[in-house]
Amino acid sequence: MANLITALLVPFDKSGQLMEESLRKIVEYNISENNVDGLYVGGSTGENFMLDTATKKNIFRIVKEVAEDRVELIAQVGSLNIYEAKELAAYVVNELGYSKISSVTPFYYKFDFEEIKNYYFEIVKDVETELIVYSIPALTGVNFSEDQFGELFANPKITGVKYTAGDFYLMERLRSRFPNKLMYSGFDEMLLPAAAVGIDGAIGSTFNVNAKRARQILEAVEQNDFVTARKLQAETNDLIQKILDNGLYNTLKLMLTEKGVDMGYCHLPMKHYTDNQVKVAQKLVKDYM
Ligand code: HMN
Repeated sequence: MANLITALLVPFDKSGQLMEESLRKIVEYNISENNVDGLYVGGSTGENFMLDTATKKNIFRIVKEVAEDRVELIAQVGSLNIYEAKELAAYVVNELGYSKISSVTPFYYKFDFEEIKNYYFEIVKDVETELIVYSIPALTGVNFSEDQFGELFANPKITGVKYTAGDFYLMERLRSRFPNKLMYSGFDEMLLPAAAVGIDGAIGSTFNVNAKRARQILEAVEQNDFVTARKLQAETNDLIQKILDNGLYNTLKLMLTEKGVDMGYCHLPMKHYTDNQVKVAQKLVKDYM
């Protein structure tokens, strides 16, 4: 069955400093309460692109210290600064023993495909690891064709994609054409259709609070029980819709704080939460967790 991998939230205090003890707790919570199979560390959900290199390293180190080898750890090392990406890749693989790295497509500048391909090949060149391409066109503006994925996958160190998009035609084409590459779905609200296409895993922010239902969706699809899977996805999407309406990362953090894992604040320039967001999050915990 497909693996369930939490995109890890990272707690910050009001001044944007990492809350180390809370980070330890949220890692443990995902492993022993949510029973997930892995953690995706340093992704969008980890508010990673607003952090300096030392903080990124500190997060990777603490997560590994707590998780040890109990679950799979994937480190998102991608950065507009390719030298930082390479430094982080070497650090997590050689010093911490992460089993895989992942890298977002380079964003902001309109890089052409050759530049993007060079970026990926350069990141894996000096490190013995597997890399999962993090494709999220809605945030980066970078869309790959089937053939372009093929060019990336021609590098044996590039072993899969985290596919955060709603184009299930392309997803199916990739699944059929590259059966030996790993396919991870990225949108939790589309877990059922992704699982129907055939995925090796799902990586999601909402698994921090909704891992049980997500696991049940995967199990129902595995058993070809689409009636149950649809019901669970509908319930999940009622929850996700309310989370998105109330502010994604603030609400996820507030829900966990309500459950006893103090997740602090989002990192500026993301907004700090309001009293009303707290009330909504408390109700979501009561209704869905
Ligand atoms: C990450 O990089 O942290 C995750 O892989 C991102 C993950 O795909 C999430 N995407 C974003 O937050 C942009 C989803 O879990 C998403 O939050 C969820 O489906 C709600 O839209």
